[in-house]
Amino acid sequence: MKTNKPSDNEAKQPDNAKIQNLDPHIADATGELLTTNHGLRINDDQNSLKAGERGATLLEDFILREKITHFDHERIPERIVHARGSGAHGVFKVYKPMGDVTKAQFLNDTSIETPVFVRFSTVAGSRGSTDLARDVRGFAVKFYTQEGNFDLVGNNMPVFFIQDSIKFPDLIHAVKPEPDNEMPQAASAHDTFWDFISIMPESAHMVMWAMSDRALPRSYRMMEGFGVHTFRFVNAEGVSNFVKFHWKPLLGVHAVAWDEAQKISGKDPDFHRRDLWDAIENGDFPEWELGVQIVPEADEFKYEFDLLDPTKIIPEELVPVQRIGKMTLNRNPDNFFAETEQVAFHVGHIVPGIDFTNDPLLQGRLFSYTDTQLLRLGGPNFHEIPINRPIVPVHNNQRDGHMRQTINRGKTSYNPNTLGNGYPLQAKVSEGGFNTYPERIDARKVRARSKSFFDHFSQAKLFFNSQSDPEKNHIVDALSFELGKVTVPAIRERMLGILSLIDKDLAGQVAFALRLPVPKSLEQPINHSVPADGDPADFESYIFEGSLTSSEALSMANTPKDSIKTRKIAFLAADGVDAASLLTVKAALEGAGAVVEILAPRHNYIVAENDEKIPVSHSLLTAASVFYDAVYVPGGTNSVATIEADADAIHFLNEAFRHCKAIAAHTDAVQVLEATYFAKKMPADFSDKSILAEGVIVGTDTDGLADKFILAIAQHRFWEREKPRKVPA
Ligand code: HDD
Repeated sequence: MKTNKPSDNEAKQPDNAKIQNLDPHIADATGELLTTNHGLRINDDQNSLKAGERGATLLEDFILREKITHFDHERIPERIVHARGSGAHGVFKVYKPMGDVTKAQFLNDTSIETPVFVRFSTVAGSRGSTDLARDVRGFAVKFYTQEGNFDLVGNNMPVFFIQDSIKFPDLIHAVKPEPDNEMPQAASAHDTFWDFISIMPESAHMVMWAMSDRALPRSYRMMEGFGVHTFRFVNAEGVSNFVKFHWKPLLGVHAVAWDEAQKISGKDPDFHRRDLWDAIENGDFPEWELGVQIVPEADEFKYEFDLLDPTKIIPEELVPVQRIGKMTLNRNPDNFFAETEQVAFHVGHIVPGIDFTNDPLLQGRLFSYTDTQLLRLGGPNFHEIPINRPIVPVHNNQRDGHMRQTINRGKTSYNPNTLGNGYPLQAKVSEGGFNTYPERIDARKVRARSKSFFDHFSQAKLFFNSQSDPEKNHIVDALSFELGKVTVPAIRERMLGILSLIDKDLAGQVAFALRLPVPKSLEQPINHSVPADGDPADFESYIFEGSLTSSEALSMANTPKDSIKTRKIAFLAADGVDAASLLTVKAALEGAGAVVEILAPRHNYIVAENDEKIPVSHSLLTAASVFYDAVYVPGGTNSVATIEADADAIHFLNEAFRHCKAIAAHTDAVQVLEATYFAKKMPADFSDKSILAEGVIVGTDTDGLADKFILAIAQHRFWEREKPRKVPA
């Protein structure tokens, strides 16, 4: 299949062992003739074979039949969860050998760049749904190591809704569109989801995360990732430590506003996909550090929570996150279907040095992932699909099945054998053979949940208490929105009861928005996770106050805010713009790593005061403020007059203000700001002051306009603006 033509990616996007491993499967038709799937050259691809020019099409037309048959079969079942996703290639490198805790080679050899393929996703929506749904984001990483594939199949939130995998189908049935009318798409704001949540107290902690701004990332490049479960590291001496995995984005963790998310969903449902693609195309390669929290086996019972409970984090104050390596995504896929759609992740893909724990959510996942690929990818040979192949050789006695690609030579496909000289041989541990950690087990077979899992509230409280005021307000708004979409009053009331166990003030504010009475303090939430013969009293949550009241790492307000790299800044300009006031600020922002786009009433270009032709990225028709992180209005008499009179431009600025973004104007363009709604509501005198409201800047280059603007953009958002009033935009 290989045609030895360089792919579009090759020029600027780096090669690695996995890219080379994909190479023989790349097809490129540039300069080639059209053929059937069997290599026959096609002479007429425009007309089917007919009985006469105006006659019926003949069954004999094998070219038509082949083409239509293939087309009819082009779709495969979408993933039941995480159907909507975007992928990228990259590399991972460990900073220092981690041999004291794990023998995994890729975490020890600092000279190795391990190829990775990452797929980010939403959970609830279909494959064609919007990127900006309020949802958890999948963060799945396939490491193609020298010891086989290791998949870290995580999310952008460190906990989960349920404690036992047997509840997963229920959770997903509840959140997916309702079965009678298949509504709503990619949204949890409906009866069945909140019905389920309101009687599953174990979900309280995860619900706080899902209602926070973490569910509305600004970019996949600006999200944390988490392995969620406690895993095991095992070193060469066989000593095991518990480990939690983290991904820390170097660009910081940032979110958009809910109003903005909804608007983006209409204007560009591919917003996150485009953002990731464009960043990689521009050479702005996204980076994350891999972090680990290590807990010695001896400390298994040291904490107030159970390490095996996936609804709990290990607060970073208790066990710091050590940053042990860096992942860089540096190459876009060549083909979405072949790579991003067909990639098959599995939490069960591990390498020597990494092992599982008995987390009951993880245990069920160990079954689910291979099973789902059998249906989705059509049979047991999905590991042979190029993107899923390891970069090391595969030898075993598995044979045949649908779409088998490998041509296994020889007579033996069994072990032990003598006819094939015993090959393939089992690998000794010293040769990299995997041996399971010999955890001691002495137990009865029971269907039960450990009592140590019954604290459902302490970490929900910890999360809420750790948020900044604007973040808390956003959680109140999110719950008011979601429960406002619920049509059954009893569900809303039950949820208020749950919220009252997390924070009285939170429950009170949501109750106010729903115009319901503030719930009385619940003794016990209703819990339907009780077996038929179980006594509900045995399943009571203990309403626990954890000893830690707040944790800095849980608030996005504490994320690094020192860079404007890759941020998108809109310049609103028209004919007659003062080229200097546009180009100097543009150069300063680009110098700091931002991406500047010039928007004008009409497409293509504008003519500056000095007759210079300046290219335009978008007209105001195809752009929108929600696609940008900040906006600037340069000077120039005619340009300023045109922008001031343009309703779309004024709407753009009002909306940017509403979404708390940095706004700047050249002193000569101050009348544009004066035409906005927010200026009318602000007492400041625009012509005198250089900083009017937080993040609204007016000035000239001589008084440091560009520098002040850069500092403001790095702040990401001025959420405090939401407090006094919302701008109607
Ligand atoms: Fe899952 C996909 C993450 C619990 C069953 N899961 C899937 C993906 C991610 C996660 C990121 C998309 C992978 C991709 O991009 O292809 N899942 C999680 C996390 C969980 C979790 C972080 C909890 C900590 N999942 C979970 C449970 C089950 C599943 C408890 C079932 C018992 N997940 C699946 C699945 C999917 C999947 C049905 C759908 C498509 C796929 O696997 O390949 O097997």
